[in-house]
Amino acid sequence: MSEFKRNTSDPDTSRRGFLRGGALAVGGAVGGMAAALSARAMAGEPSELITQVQEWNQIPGDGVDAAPYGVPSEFEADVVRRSVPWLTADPISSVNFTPLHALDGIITPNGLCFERHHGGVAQIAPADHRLMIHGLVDNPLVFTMEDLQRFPRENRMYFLECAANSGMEWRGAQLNGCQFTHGMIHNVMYTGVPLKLLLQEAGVKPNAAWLLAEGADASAMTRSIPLEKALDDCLVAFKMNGEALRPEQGYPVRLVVPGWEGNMWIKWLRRIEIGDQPWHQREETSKYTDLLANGQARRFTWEMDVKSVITNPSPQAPIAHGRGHAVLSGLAWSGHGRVKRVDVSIDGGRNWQTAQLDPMRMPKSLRRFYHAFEWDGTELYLQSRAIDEFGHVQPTKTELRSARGENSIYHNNGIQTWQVRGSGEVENVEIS
Ligand SMILES: Nc1nc2c(c(=O)[nH]1)N[C@H]1C(S)=C(S)[C@@H](COP(=O)(O)O)O[C@H]1N2
Ligand SMILES: [Mo]
Repeated sequence: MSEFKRNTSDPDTSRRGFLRGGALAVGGAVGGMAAALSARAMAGEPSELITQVQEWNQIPGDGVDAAPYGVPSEFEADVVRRSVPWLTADPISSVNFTPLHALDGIITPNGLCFERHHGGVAQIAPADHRLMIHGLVDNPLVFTMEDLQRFPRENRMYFLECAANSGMEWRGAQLNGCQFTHGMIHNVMYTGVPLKLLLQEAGVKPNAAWLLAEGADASAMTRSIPLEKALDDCLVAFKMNGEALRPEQGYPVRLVVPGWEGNMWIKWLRRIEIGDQPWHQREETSKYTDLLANGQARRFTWEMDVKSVITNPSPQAPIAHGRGHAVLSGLAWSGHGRVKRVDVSIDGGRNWQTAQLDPMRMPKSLRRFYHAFEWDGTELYLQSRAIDEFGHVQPTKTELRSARGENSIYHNNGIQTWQVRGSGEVENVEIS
């Protein structure tokens, strides 16, 4: 208590000290902000917030242990996963969306990772969970969770994108917010055992070419995966961002299939069967194929193509500060590897500039970009275009439709346009 009192006993002194510090900072690199701040002072904003001692500066707050498992500030109550009620008939087989507009950097906090379940969230005690590997193997094996954790493990950061992300936008701009147009994605650091090690333990037969992964949930979700991918970079993961997987994400164990469509990342993983051909399950025939204009369907479109979206400003995050210096920000990713470049346009794709890419660059992981510009208060049409290390370029929606028709739901990686109005409000639009 006395600590607090001493700091605030002479508000006059502390105020001058604070202003001095502020003036030094403004004299440095942030010239653009200096104008904004002095404009705020001239606009006559009440100065009590800086000249008066506030309640939280005088009364001690909660002690330690008020929240044994910490939760976000009450002022962040809006930063939550959200669903679109008309999108699905029943919450048991439904989806909600990551609030991309409210996040920065590239890590998706565990409580904000979008959820997609086909039979609700299975609640499984780790002691009761088993993973079986069988089929074309020398030694069929059953692992407990303890067994799995006696294998060498690795930490790797990957995005998971549902193939249906942006799927509602095929026939025109529809959902108003990047949470809803692009929020079926999360980016997490996984801890797990390389699937290759478990397959080696079982001894895969020479004629093996495919595996079938199955979930222990009520939907018993199953997908065929080529053995080559399983031996390359798949993980059997039990931790996300350092802590146990959340039940929504497949606790106690899920399959991680880097860069490939989210549907293949089987949650509550209970069985891996080794075979010599794909199984053609529901999720790879009736679903997760793309019907083309000529009536034929593309199948096995596993890799998620290069894509990006501006998260700020966006419909849920309008420009609140008026004209002047502005910074836009967004996310880019590619299921093929690393993002190499992101271009941004503020005039609907007439002129492009290279965005500033954040240094954190892992393959098959989100990459953050920023772009500073001066806003003169006129209408803007914001776009971003990602390019990956293999030269894949994110297409316009027009290019995408001319190649794939308009029957598709999945794999829409077209360039998104946000219209910024003079008021700073933002809307999902398409321009042609
Ligand atoms: N067992 C099981 N695994 C599953 C699913 C499911 O319903 N059951 N849904 C799949 C789909 S369609 C996607 S997009 C991802 C979603 O992962 P998330 O809930 O961690 O976002 O999990 C996949 N794995
Ligand atoms: Mo999905």
